[in-house]
Amino acid sequence: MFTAEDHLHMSRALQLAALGMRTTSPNPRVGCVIVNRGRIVGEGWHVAAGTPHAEPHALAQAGELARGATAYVTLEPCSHHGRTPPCADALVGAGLARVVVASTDPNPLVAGQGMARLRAAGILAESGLMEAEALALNRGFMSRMTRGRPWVTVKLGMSLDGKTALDDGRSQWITGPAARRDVMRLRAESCAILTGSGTVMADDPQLTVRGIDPLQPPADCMSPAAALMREQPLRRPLRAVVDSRLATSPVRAIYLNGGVRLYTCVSEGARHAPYIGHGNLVRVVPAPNGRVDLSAIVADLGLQGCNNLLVEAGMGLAGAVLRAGLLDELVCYVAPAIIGHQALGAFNLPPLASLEDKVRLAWHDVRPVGDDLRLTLRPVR
Ligand code: AOF
Ligand code: ZN
Repeated sequence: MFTAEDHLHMSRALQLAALGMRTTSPNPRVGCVIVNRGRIVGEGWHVAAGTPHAEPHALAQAGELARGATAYVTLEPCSHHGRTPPCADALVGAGLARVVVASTDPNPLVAGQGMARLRAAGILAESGLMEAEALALNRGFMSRMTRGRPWVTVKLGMSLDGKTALDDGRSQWITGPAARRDVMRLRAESCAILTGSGTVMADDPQLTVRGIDPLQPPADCMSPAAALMREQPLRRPLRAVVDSRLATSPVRAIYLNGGVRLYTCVSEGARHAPYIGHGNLVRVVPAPNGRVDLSAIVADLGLQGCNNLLVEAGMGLAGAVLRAGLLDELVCYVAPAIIGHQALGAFNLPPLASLEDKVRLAWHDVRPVGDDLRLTLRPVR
């Protein structure tokens, strides 16, 4: 039911959507292409929450040429009055003849109503073209909408022998500069970065995004989204620390930098005082069986609008994420170096009774990054 030409235009719309990779959060990444008699007459993508959606940008560029044309949109056009008016109405008003959508929008405010509204107005509205690509682009948004929690990526830097830190916990730097730059990109694509008390004490990290700019639109792009994009500041991911017993020093760099969400099981307010200030917040989470409830933390981050959570931590927190069944993807940078058996491994797990009990993952992507290898894996569920 979809032609080769349909695929071509939807790929372009997906490419435009991906320009929002570092800026749209908590909103999804969405692209739109309007085609009149085989010619692209309008392009748009969503740049940042609170600014126009993809469709109005493309419609503005197309003007009268939108009448009778086909719109390719990577996400079902919205039907609700949010920070902006419904895109489905804008497409109807502009007189589109056909609308092709990649994936429907699970947001309960939309959820099929966008498609229904287009059809009710007599527009030929179809969905499912390049759906897998569209879902992959918005895996975080889809996760938050359908599971109420972000997509959880655990990042590790390790030696060839699987060691992530010296026995005193220091882990800077096992991998090379190219891998570290790649981690900055991962951070820029994330809504929040979570670390643990061990890493805060051993490495004193800032977990900020440095040396990375928002993506830039192609120079020849005439969409009004391009002008908006060129003046977009870099979005700073939320930083969060799990410190169940408040064991970290409140004068570590991450707290002094400010804006941290500190999750703890300690409920006495007086003990929170040293951490508050610099815009930091303390959140008390339950500790069933004496262990901090990570599901409650990711659910809370979901409520904050977090689509993509990046966990950069040592074996304690990384092991806990794995045990809680929260891992969606593991990104592992492997350095061609050997550290030796006394160093620390990647995941703190209880001893296995048998190799049958090992945690199984599947390779998703493998590629060199500078002198290191980047391995991307997903759990086998
Ligand atoms: C679209 N096109 O480009 C985007 C959509 O607060 P608002 O008004 O920006 O609405 C955000 C919601 O709108 C978001 O949760 C998602 O369901 C939809 N995003 N929809 O038709 C777009 N970004
Ligand atoms: Zn919209």
